[in-house]
Amino acid sequence: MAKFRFTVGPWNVHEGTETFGPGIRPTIPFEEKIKRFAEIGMDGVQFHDDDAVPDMNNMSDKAIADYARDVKALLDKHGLFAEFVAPRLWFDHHTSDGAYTASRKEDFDFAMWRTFRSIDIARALGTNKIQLWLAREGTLVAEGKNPVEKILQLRDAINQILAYDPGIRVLIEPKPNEPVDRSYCGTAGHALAVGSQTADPSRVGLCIESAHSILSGLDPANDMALALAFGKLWGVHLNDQNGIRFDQDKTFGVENLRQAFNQVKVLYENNFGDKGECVGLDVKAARTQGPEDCYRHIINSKRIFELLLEKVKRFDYAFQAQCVKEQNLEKLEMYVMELLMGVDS
Ligand code: XUL
Ligand code: MN
Repeated sequence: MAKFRFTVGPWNVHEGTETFGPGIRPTIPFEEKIKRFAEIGMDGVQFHDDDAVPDMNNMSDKAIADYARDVKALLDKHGLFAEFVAPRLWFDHHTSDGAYTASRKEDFDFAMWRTFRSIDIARALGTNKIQLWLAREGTLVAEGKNPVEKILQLRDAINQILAYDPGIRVLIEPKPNEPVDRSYCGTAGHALAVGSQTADPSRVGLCIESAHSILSGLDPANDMALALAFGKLWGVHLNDQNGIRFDQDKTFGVENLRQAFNQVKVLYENNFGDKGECVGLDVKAARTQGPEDCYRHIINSKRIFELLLEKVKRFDYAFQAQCVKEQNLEKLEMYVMELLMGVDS
């Protein structure tokens, strides 16, 4: 079993801007974040395309790749690697009506341009993983798009990605809603289905985010299990989420410890990480935190993962098997609760 490798994105340390209030913390320079990530025990960094190359919309293709190579040098300096690059296809006015499912050709072309540049950036950073959070691939006005046509358009866009670089791998990160109220590819099952219909299903996998599964009313560990069963769990975004409400990106495990335990358990039992997969964190600093302590949620998420891993390693499989044999699952359940609560029986 390989050691778990942790990653996080620059967006996870942020000013605190949200729908109900402006930023309240000063902007931390990119290089400072990278340095701190290494100091707090991260192994790698997750990127949006414009986290790596902020002004990319106004740069030539060559200048974008050159800039990304300098970012790679910065990562090297701090002993970090790049996990993936995700095209940020939800900010620009061209993507207001979706990106791969945009209704206007010029908007779709913009989305593909950003995606091809994301692949160039990924290559310059030394990774072959492109992550797609399909933020606006759906509708706010249901009749505004033909859903069958748009789902096929999404598949065709992924085919173009696969054709652009024969070594690139695509990780779909499903989410059922936000910012759209109904996504075309909202769950692990949808993502597996879309991937299976592409030109090269062997190069399309999943990143399961805990909060996104919970937003779907589903169990994150079982979503991970579905992807693991078919060799498709290529990334995770661990965090936590209180109910089927707005996306919260809380510290891993703080809302539902047992649910978090079962995520660590399914990852550990299935040797997640042995093929280079990373334990990605997608956690946001709370608005209460001052600038001096705005990495705390990352440190805590990693710590909670590691403490739960110790519990997982102590899990008594013989006892579990005996309970199952007796069909005494309440006995098993109480054992799990005592394990989590630190009761040594
Ligand atoms: C959105 C989300 C994104 C992706 C990266 O909910 O999770 O941060 O993880 O694009
Ligand atoms: Mn995420």
